[in-house]
Amino acid sequence: MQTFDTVIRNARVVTAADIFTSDIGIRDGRIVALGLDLEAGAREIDAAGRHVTPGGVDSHVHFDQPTGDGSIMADDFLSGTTSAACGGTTTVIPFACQQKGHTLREAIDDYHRRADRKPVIDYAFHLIVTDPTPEILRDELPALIAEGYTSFKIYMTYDALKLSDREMLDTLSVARSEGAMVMIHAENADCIAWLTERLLAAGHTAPRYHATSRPMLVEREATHRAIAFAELVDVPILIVHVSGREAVEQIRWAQSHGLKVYGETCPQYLFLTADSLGCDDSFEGAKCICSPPPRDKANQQVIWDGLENGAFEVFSSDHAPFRYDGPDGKKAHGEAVSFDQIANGIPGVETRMALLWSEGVRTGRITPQSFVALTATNAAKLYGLYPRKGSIAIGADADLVIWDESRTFHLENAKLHHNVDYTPYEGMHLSAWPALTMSRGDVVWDGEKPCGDAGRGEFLPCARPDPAKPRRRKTELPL
Ligand code: DUC
Ligand code: ZN
Ligand code: ZN
Repeated sequence: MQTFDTVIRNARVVTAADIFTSDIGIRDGRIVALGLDLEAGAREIDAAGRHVTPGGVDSHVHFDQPTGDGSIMADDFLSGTTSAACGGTTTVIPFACQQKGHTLREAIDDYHRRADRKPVIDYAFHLIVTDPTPEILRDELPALIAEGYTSFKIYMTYDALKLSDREMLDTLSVARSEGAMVMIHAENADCIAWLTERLLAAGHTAPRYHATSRPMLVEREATHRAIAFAELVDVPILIVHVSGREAVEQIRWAQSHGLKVYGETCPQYLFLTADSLGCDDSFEGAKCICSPPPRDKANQQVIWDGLENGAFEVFSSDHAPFRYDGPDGKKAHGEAVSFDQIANGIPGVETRMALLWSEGVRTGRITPQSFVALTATNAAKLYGLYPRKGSIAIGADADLVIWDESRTFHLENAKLHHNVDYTPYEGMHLSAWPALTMSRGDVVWDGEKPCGDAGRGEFLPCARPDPAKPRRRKTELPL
């Protein structure tokens, strides 16, 4: 019997800590050896000195999530995970969203049905808590956390999703006692509603006014409030999809005061600006409507700085896929609608890794090790999947990417595998793309075509994450 099912030869292995040259021995889907001159495997893959990183962990994606506004997400668990794999991601954590008036358990059951026999890569679920009744907080949420749903998102905006301040405190308190990680969408709902009303009354209805209706201060205020609540309750939180300076400053303030406040950002805040939503009143800008909206060049630089200097733990896609044409996506209510009626979100699960390797690592802005931390290792740790996911180490799943940095990759939507009819990054020239993606020892992208079978992806129950542990400073407060 051969020792290895697969040996990847001559890899320039990158982890969050190190870079070293090694062969990688794989058996039963796991990494079982790292070293030089490993004995022959049943299958041999020559990495030829190219960088090999852990497969990406995209900890913020939306697949097949009902929207309630007439639009339908374009990607289900098959197209979404296929697209992820082709872009070098091997684990995704989509959301199971509670509908108000329904239980969290119903949401979990519903999303397991949606995922049934579809994913080509491994997946876990975050919950979205929208209706934290006393019973749900007392019984259901703790039970689900114990079963492996150890993170949840709460919203401070959107009528169908948002929690009141009091509900936030109650929900954060359960996260503290049960050891769950809380993700927070931080935008002030009333400010947005107030601004929207005035913009619409003035006839400012075009997609670009989406950005005007959600200026940075609404993000800053909500980020500040979320941090204050987390401090009061003594619970770690993660602020998702941070768009620019004012929110980064709040996060930095919290971190410098010893609070466990983590930050996530996304490609749209590095590569898009508010101008991507249009400089005139054309509907085309709808393609880049997302929340918070992209800002300006100066804020892009602040986000780059935060990736470089450790303000952010995670670089995720926030893949929220809506088609531009057709009856279901951005035009679900036609083109003659105001910006507040247009589906919110942009695609990016396939382009996330290559954008950051090309524009971050190849330009020298971040190190290869930081790239690995930001795209895989930190997310695995924050959500209880480490060390099985997010690293290249003995015993870890053989989830790997071999990078091709030998040529220029012209980004065109036609080359992508999502079910969306556009990419916001059309026409960019990238200096890297995955030559091969491997999930638990199986090649799921060979550089030319997806090759993972539907349903081969496994559901991953998550452990209670270490970074979610409270500080437990001495306090008089009745926590
Ligand atoms: N928040 C998200 O996390 N994704 C898409 C839209 C939004 O508001
Ligand atoms: Zn959000
Ligand atoms: Zn999102």
